Amino acid sequence: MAGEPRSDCLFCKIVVGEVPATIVRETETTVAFRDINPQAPTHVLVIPKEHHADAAALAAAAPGIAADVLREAGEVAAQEKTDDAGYRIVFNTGAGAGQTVFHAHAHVLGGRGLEWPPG
Ligand code: DGP
Repeated sequence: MAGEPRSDCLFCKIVVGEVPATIVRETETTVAFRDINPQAPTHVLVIPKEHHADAAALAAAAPGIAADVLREAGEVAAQEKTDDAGYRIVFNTGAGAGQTVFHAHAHVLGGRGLEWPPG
């Protein structure tokens, strides 16, 4: 069912503490933790605690939680002091766009110059 934890999902395991992560923020509905393979000085993932496969599925099933994820992405940027210089929020959606973990997550990237268009 939409939102239910999945026993085969890495990020569901991070939510319950079964897989360790460096958590930088947590709310009732979200967790933010450092990416294991950082692509910028700040590279934090913000995820909903509920399981949804990607950002579009999350927004369709639980729009309030999708808003929580976005708000938390901004809070991460402020906490990391990258909000003044600018930062990027990325939702890779689908394998062709580089999504490798099919539990919705926002990448918050900052602390260096970010080119446009992304690769
Ligand atoms: P994506 O490729 O958009 O699905 O992003 C998945 C990200 O998850 C990728 O940047 C690496 C990160 N990641 C994968 N496994 C782990 C893990 O075990 N711990 C943490 N902290 N991050 C992980």
